[in-house]
Amino acid sequence: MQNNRFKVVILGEGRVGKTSILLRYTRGEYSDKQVSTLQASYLDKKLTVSGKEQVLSIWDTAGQERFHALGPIYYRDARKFIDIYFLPFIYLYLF
Ligand SMILES: Nc1nc2c(ncn2[C@@H]2O[C@H](COP(=O)(O)OP(=O)(O)OP(=O)(O)O)[C@@H](O)[C@H]2O)c(=O)[nH]1
Ligand SMILES: [Mg+2]
Repeated sequence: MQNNRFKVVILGEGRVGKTSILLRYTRGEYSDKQVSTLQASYLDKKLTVSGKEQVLSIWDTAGQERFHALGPIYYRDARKFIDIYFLPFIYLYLF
């Protein structure tokens, strides 16, 4: 992998909003009819950090139970993890 390219894998349970966050971040788009991801999808995000161009190669994995076994295939050589879960569970825990 080139040293200006970072692999990012998004993991989390189904329907928690992983794909929506990725599409908002990379393309500025949002749809309330976002369909479930099958297996995984991939998007690049270019960033300029300290005047140098860097590329995030972001893998968006499927959260549904039947795809869980595929996770390690995508995160084996990843440098970052973003684990997204449903926020109301945090409120239940705190209050
Ligand atoms: N109200 C609300 N709905 C959201 C938000 N983010 C996503 N959704 C909706 O929640 C549903 C699931 O969003 P996805 O982005 O497909 O979730 P996912 O985690 O990628 O789901 P899988 O691909 O099945 O793992 C979609 O109908 C989205 O439109 C949010 O911040 N607020
Ligand atoms: Mg998805």
